[in-house]
Amino acid sequence: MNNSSFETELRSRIRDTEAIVVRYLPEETGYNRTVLRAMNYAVRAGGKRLRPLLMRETYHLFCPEEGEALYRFMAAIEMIHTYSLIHDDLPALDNDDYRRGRKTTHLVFGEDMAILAGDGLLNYAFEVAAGAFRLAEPGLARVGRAMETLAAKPGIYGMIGGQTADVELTGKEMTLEQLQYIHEHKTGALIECAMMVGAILGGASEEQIRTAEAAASKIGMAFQIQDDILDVTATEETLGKPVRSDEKNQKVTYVTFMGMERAARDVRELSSEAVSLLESLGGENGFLIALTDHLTRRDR
Ligand code: GRG
Repeated sequence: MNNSSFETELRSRIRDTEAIVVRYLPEETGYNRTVLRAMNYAVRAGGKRLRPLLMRETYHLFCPEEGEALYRFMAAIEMIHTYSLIHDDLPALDNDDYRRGRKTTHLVFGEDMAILAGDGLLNYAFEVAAGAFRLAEPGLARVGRAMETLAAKPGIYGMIGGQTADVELTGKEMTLEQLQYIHEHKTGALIECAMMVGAILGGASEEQIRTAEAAASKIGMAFQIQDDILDVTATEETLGKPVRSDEKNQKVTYVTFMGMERAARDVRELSSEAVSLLESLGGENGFLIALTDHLTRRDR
C-alpha cells in the first residue's frame, strides 16, 4: 500500500471508527447530565482512535463480517482509554491543561466532575460491552472471554498496575526493567486488549490470540517509545497536548535511558518484529501492517 492511499484509507477508517464510538455515548439528560456532558466532552474531543481501530483490524484477520458485538467493544475500549486520559491529566497526577487540542476535562467541568467522568466512562464501558451478551448466540463464550480481557488488561495487573508503578517511581531513581514494566503495562496492556478482543470476537484460535497479544505488546512498546520521543521533538500544536511534560514531571523515559538515536532504532525494530508476527497470522492484514508501520513514523 503506497503512502498516500494509506493516509486516505486511514482517514476514512478513523471516521468510521468515530461514528461507531459516538453511537454508544450516553444522552445528556437527567439530573446527572453534568457528568454525562463531561464524559462526552472528553470522548468527542477526538484523538487517533487507535485502540478501536486496532481492534477492528485484528478482528478482520479472522472474520470478514462485522456485528454489533464488535462495535460495542470498540466503543468500550475508547471509553476506557479516555477515562485514563482524564484521570492522568488531573492536578493530582500530571496536572495538564490541554488534551486532544482542547482544555482538559477538569478545567472545563471541575475536578469533581472530571473524577466522576473518568469513573463513569470506565463503568459505562462495561455496561456497553456487556450488552453484547444479548446478541451473542454461538459467540457467547467468545463474548465472555472478550469481557474478561476488557476487564483484566486495563486493570490492576495491566494499565492501572503500570500507572501505580509510574506514580510511585516518578522523580526517583529507576531501573530500565522498572521503566519497561511501566511501559508494558501502562500503555501496552490497552493495545494488547484491543487486539486480543478483536482476535477473540473474530474467532481466532488460542495460539492466534497469543500471537496477536505478542504483536500488540511490541506495537505498544514502540508506540510508547515514540511518545517519549515526541515529547522531546514535537510541538504542542501538532500534538494537541503539552510537550516536554516528562521533563516537567521529572519522568525518566526510554529516551533518557537509551538516547534519542537508540530509542528511534528500537521503535523501528519493535515495529518490524510486530509486522512479522502479524504476517504469520495471514488474513486481510495489509492495512494493519501499514498501520503498524505508520505508528513508527507518527508525529502526533
Ligand atoms: C489508570 C488513571 C490511569 C492512567 C493510566 C494511560 C495512562 C495511564 C495515562 C494516560 C497518559 C499516557 C501518556 C499514557 C501512555 C499511553 C499513551 C501514549 C496515551 C496516549 O494515547 P494516544 O496518543 O491518545 O492514542 P489519543 O488522544 O490520540 O487517543
